[in-house]
Amino acid sequence: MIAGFCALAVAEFTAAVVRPEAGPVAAVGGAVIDRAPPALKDFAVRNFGTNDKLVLQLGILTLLAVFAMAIGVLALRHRLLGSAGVLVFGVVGAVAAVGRPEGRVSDALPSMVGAVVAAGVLYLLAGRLAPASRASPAAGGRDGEPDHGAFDRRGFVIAASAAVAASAGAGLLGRHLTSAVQAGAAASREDLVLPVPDSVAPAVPAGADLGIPGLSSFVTSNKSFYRVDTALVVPRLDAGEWRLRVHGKGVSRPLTLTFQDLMRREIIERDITLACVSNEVGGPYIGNARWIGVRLADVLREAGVKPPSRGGPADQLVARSVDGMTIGTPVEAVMDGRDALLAFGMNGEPLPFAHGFPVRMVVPGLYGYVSACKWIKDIELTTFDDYDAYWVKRSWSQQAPVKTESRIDTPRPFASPKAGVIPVAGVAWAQHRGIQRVEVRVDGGPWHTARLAAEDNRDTWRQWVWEWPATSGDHTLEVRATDRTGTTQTGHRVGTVPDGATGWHSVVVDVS
Ligand SMILES: Nc1nc2c(c(=O)[nH]1)N[C@H]1C(S)=C(S)[C@@H](COP(=O)(O)O)O[C@H]1N2
Ligand SMILES: [Mo]
Repeated sequence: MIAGFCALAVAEFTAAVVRPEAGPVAAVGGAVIDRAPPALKDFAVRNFGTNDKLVLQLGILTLLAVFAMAIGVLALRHRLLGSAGVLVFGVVGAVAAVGRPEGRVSDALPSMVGAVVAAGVLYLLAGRLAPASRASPAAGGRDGEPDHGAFDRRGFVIAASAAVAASAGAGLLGRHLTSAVQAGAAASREDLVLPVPDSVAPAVPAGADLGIPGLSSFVTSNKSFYRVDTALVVPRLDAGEWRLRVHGKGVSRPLTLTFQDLMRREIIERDITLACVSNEVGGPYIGNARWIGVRLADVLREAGVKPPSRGGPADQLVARSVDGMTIGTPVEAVMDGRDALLAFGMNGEPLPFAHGFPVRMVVPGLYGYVSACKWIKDIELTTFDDYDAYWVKRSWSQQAPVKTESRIDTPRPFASPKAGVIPVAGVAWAQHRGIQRVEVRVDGGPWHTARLAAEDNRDTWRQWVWEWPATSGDHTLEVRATDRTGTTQTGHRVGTVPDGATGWHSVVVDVS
């Protein structure tokens, strides 16, 4: 266990010098995420929510501890074999790191350096633990029995303490180094003054937020905005060093844009509700923010891109992030006049690091995994026939417009309100189509039309409320929405894979 601790500490220290993402736990965790079957990913999201990454890392640490003990037992019999076992783990970490989508050969260093140091530490410590009987037969037990207590206890304790102290020191130093390296990124975010948009978002209508207790607020604060991504280490980029390349099929003028280039363009501000395809019916992975950025269509036009409807050869735009995520979006959707953004502002501040600083995509009407690339660095024009993006390779659909959905926020499931008039309230969304009607029913009875909050725009969700004359007893509430194309949310229940869950959200309450 001590040698294992040394391995991790030294590896994290080395990763601080190489790059944080190359640390063994992040690398192995990332590799597991890349290879996890959709059912496992779904299970993790359902049971651990946004803590799924923490659970994964704790799982890796637990497994490491078990293997460390097994290797320790081996080392007591065969010192060299034990050390070799440690090296095998180093190789696993190194292969995982180099094999990540944006992995480089140097990413092998943290795991290898950690393993080499730990192999040496284990060899030394195991030596101290060798029964003294073997070192000097004279010290054996009285009846020729080896005396297991007679190892070099003092020498072991000294060596072990020294190893732990040195590793802890290296680990702490690594932390410091990482934050020093990332200070530039943090400063570039703090120093960023958001420009005044050339086209501001209209004020949110007064009646868009019904202000009902328990109902999600119309604007989701950055702090409470859901986060879904595969990054175990949040990329921290320096806006000054950021570049965006635009290239590929039908790009007659390839571009490389800096952050300053973006700021000099026409800047727009829009309210857009972002939703995750992994959101179960009634789930929390949806939020609404005010974004500031440039029109992605403007950038594409400048690069000479034409949408397929005007004869362009590319129907898919593949956005690539610094951490190797790839996200494929229909070129037609981005260029059809909707406010698809390269966004750098979120609710009045620069994008938080976890939400993609310095620049991410946001496209109204499409689930995040086919539109909302965070930490974006590259846009390649291609076709859906030629390329499958990250989640498409993992059995999700190539194309995924947001489905018309609604959610009951209050009363909460299994609440026990008093009989009388109870406000049943929630949100409904059908981004880029808009919400026309929301209905609620009790115990499978007739549908009642809910009162809709004022509409901000058709790219945002909409609050609703229905005053329920509740009688005592157990009741089931259900909700369904109808979008502005006249399509009513289906009651047919399907899961999130491959292109988003459907069904009516229902809540059971016990009215007293
Ligand atoms: N680089 C990167 N961008 C990404 C992802 C990711 O894993 N990596 N996840 C996508 C998914 S599935 C969703 S739903 C949205 C979530 O954005 P948020 O975390 O800002 O809410 O980001 C998208 N952009
Ligand atoms: Mo998502």
